[in-house]
Amino acid sequence: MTYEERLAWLKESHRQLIEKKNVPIEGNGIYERWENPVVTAEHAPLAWRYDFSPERNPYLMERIGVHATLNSGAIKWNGKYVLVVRVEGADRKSFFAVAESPNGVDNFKFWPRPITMPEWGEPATNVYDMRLTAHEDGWIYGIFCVERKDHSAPGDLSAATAAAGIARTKDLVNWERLPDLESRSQQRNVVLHPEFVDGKYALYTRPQDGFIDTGSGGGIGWALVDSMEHAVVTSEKIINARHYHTIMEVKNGEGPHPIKTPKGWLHLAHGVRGCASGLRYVLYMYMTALDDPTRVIAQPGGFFMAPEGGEYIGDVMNVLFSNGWIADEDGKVFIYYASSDTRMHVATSTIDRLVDYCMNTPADGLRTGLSVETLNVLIDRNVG
Ligand code: BGC
Ligand code: BMA
Repeated sequence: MTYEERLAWLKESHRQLIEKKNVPIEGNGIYERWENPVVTAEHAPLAWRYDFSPERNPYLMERIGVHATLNSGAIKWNGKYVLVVRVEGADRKSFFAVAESPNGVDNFKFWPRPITMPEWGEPATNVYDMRLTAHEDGWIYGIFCVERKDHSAPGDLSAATAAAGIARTKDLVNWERLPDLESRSQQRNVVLHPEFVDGKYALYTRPQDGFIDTGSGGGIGWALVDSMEHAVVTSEKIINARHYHTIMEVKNGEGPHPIKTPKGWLHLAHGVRGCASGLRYVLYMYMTALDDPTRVIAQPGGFFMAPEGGEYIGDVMNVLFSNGWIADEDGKVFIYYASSDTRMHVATSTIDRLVDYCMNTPADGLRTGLSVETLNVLIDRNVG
């Protein structure tokens, strides 16, 4: 191909990918997965990847590789479905970039530039997994993981620390960086609750002993802080614990902030177990009381969504992860999830169906005998 032919081909393929119509797939009745991934590395603008000067780039080669688009925060913004995508380059560094769609299921297009996130403290080696919260104080907050080298372990090249970075914005373009969350332990998966509780900001936390190891940090925590401009966790209580031989034996973490429904707060989270092939990440749900968001009132047993088909394959296999969903006024819910740390997908449902799922799916009895008992109750009803 000549330079001109190649340029036309690049632009046309990119346009076709972005405009590709998506369709829902009938499934288990709880949600519908949509056929095509909604944001992939190939969705990244060509202007981020190619130098379009025939002098500087006579072969029209890719100069900057985009490797994956994953774990995205989500928000309805000026009538558009907006994702703050974790974009990962070929260099393994991730950054945030906004992609928006008119309908939430296809035609996701990146804004012209990635987010330039101001630094706080020691410049981060990496940032990822932003949770967006339009708080009742009027700001949109983004809380994300900030990874830095662990200088206390000079001999270990992989030693790192994880902290919760905090920033806020009114337009998703200009971000004011606030100090990282101050906490006794390392933190990943920190999420801001959208309402004040007892006049304070409320955070879902995930205390952990080390960078990877959650150790004695028993699950999803809850902490009230006086200010987001200097957020300090003084006490933390575990509201959703891990258990032996469940989908969250090794780790769990809050997904996006919970959705308020007439029956309680609807939560989406991830659970992790270890197996011979590594860590397996699945999504699960639970609900907490409206008058006390720390009190669990329903928790269906097992996973809500786990990898299927091609979702198993990617940079980090066997992973579904979600840190973004959007609830529309009419009760429709768009669940944005990444598969295997590689691409973004959407599944849709409604508040009513998700509440029904939480309230009427049997809980995990934590041993096989109870699983069979629960199964027999259903069979008796059906078969008599
Ligand atoms: C990766 C994350 C991962 C974390 C813990 C980080 O370096 O970027 O995707 O969740 O390590 O394994
Ligand atoms: C982490 C998460 C995600 C990632 C997952 C699997 O702990 O915070 O960034 O999707 O591991 O690699």
